[in-house]
Amino acid sequence: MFTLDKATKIFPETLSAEAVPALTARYNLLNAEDQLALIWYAYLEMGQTITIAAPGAARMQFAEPVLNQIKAMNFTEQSQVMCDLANRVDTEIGRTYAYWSVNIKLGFWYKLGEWMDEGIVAPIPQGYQLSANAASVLATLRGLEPGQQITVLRNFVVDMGFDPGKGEGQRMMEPVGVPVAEDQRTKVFIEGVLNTTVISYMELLNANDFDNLIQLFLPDGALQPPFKSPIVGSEGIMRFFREECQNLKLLPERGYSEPADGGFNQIKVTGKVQTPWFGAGVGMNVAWRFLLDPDNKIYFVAIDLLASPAELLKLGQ
Ligand code: ECH
Ligand code: GLY
Ligand code: GLY
Ligand code: GLY
Repeated sequence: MFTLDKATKIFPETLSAEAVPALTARYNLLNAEDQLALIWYAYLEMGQTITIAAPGAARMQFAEPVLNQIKAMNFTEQSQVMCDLANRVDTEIGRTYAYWSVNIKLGFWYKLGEWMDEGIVAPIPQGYQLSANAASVLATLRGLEPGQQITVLRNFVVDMGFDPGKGEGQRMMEPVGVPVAEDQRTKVFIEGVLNTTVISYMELLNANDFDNLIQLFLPDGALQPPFKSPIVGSEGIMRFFREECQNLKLLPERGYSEPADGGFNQIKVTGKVQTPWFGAGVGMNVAWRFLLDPDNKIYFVAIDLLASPAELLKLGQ
């Protein structure tokens, strides 16, 4: 029978973008000044080709008190706050930050980036010289495809601040919107896959209909986001949906289904995903690896960020 550990290993030939964790590990060895300057340069360069969407007000209100606090500081103090966040120092702001959902963290830095641009927040010093290691990390980042670049940036932002609970526990998050109305929903077609659970999964996630989406899972089912450990159980998965999965656009293209042990079915689907932060400007190449029980409920699904577009065509053996 399947254990979670065995489930995570279905479709072992799937190549995920290992460049992302590899680069993150190198980035983590840099000092905070280098880290911030590197992100700044990367962000400016990426801004030449992709456009980031302004975060909505519902999201920004949570970051506002801290943003106002930072605005009132002088440049030296502002630089210190940013370095402390990067260094994960135990400060009041560091603890508040760690408690925010991913999207609030991203919105916070979005605003600071604007303010750095406008001279309201301390800029990266003119002529700042990256260390050789930092320059090499930036060069590697430049060579990645856009979907991998934004994943790296997102990881940098997520990992800042001081979290005594190490990622456990409830986050402060923006309200969850209402699901898309039935008649506004889009149908998906996946070449090679007729399975109703898989089709519904895509359509319900695209509609932000998390209450019905969670019904597709077994109560002890698991979902593994890219480069993460599996989230096990309906409660945790539901929290993740509400916190991090609003307004995603899943564009599955093709797939392959085969029987697995114990009457289970394993289905691999490849395609693109768009985040509301970049819309159609960035299509991330992903695979979904589903393991369904004999009642067609999801026991396990992994989402992998693929190493290259060539992986989109690698399905069965
Ligand atoms: C400045 C300099 C100082 C330091 C910093 C700065 C600001 C940086 C900023 C960065 C903003 C980055 C952003 C990145 C957004 C990335 C979003 C990604 C989303 C990926 C989503 C995926 C979803 C997959 C899923 C699927 C499922 O089926 C189940 C759910 C789920 C410059 C000031 C820091 C502002 C906005 C990568 C792949 C498909 C697993 C979610
Ligand atoms: N506009 C900056 C970026 O796309 O990352
Ligand atoms: N952080 C989830 C998203 O990109 O929308
Ligand atoms: N502006 C990006 C988002 O709302 O997620």
